[in-house]
Amino acid sequence: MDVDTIAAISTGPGAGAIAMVRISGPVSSEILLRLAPALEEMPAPRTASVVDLCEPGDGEVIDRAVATYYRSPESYTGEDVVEITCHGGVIGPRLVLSACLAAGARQAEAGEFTKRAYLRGKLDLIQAEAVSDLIDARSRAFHRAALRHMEHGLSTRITALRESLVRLEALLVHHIDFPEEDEPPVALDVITEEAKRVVQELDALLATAPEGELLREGALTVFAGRPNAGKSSVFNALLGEERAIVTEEPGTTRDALEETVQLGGFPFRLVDTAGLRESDGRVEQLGIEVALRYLKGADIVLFCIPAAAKTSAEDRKFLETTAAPVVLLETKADLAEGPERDSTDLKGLAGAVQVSALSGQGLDQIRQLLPELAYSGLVGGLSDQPVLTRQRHIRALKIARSEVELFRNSLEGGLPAEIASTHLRPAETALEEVLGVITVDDVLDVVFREFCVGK
Ligand SMILES: Nc1nc2c(ncn2[C@@H]2O[C@H](COP(=O)(O)OP(=O)(O)OP(=O)(O)O)[C@@H](O)[C@H]2O)c(=O)[nH]1
Ligand SMILES: [Mg+2]
Repeated sequence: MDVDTIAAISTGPGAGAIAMVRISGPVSSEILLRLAPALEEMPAPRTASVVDLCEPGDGEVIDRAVATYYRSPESYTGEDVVEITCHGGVIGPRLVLSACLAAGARQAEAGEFTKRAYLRGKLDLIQAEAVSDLIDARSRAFHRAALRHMEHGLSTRITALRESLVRLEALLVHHIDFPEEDEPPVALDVITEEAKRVVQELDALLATAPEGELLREGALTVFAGRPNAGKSSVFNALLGEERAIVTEEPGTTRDALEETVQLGGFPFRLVDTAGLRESDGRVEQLGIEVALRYLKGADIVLFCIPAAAKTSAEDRKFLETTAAPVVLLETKADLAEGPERDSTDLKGLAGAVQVSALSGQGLDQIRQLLPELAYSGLVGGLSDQPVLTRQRHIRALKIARSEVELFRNSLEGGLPAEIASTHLRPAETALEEVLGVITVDDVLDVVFREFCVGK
């Protein structure tokens, strides 16, 4: 285990009222005493002390700051920790950090504080990842999911599943040990029923994965439609800013523009694209190709047609390029006399909204409809499942699920219990890897690489 003492600026860069420099490791307290010569002894743990910080060499005062000492093991990392809250800005926090380094600390690597917390058993691996997710969260819903993981929501479920597997193994050993008895101590169907229950629980967790993964990046929501339909205008209205250029000239938008927004607390990547039409213009054509690529990858398509216009065969042809649910936006509703078109001539629509970027009509309806479409399982917080948001977790739970299913099928298919049981261990291993009970170094590298320095 690491025995050196690390230090880093834990607050974000740039100007801020205050900043925090964190020190963790065996000589944390000595470093504070060197930096704050007026302190005769270490302050009591978990109390804030105002201190004058000085350069360890020449004693020049750097800042007046607040220091808090956390004694091992009652700290974030489990080691002795000192947190120095100093004035923010570009220079001050760096001076404090350099003083810590001069007094014997080493600059911390990205995620090293949390990695130490994990290695000392203060957090499991799911919680450590959740710390990074909390910091990266761009939407209330993703933040909530991460917080849930921090609070052990997912770990508790996976730990319980792992215990069920261990119990299954024990039952089976019992069964194998008494083969000659007429009445085996544990009937096989009790074991297969329990295995079925474990598979069902894994399925319930895995069912949250598609929406959980969307939560991380945001649902790719693509505005498409013929030129001049008013796509950029609705895009701007939803963003609440004039992000895209709007003109009365068809073919205004060329490059795709992407912005992330929260609607109802859920993340969306809104993309405005070039109007779709047959075009000879080289730049416009390239823009249309980009639009078609976005249509292919979209999670939701917002297909824009002016409310007063008719749908064309061309519209239908472009719509065939996407497999995503399509919402028809009948734009410029303020200009239309009333619904002139039977919107059923577009097949399989996920919804239709009459919208006017000018009057604001229909915008709230879009804001409500999109979360219901992209996150139906999570809207309203009805599900009490923790949400799977990480590929690492999803992959492992899929392995566990398929192994337990193979175990059950083998038993039901009449294979000897010894053979069936070989599927239990890999399932347990998969769950243990998610929790970080057993880890491979590369997994740790991948997990902690995505952290910022100071966390
Ligand atoms: N009356 C009215 N005019 C609108 C509305 N939305 C857009 N317009 C006008 O329609 C024209 C085209 O709007 P854009 O938002 O640029 O349309 P677009 O679909 O992005 O067009 P391209 O980028 O060329 O494909 C502009 O002159 C807008 O002012 C609306 O809700 N009501
Ligand atoms: Mg446009």
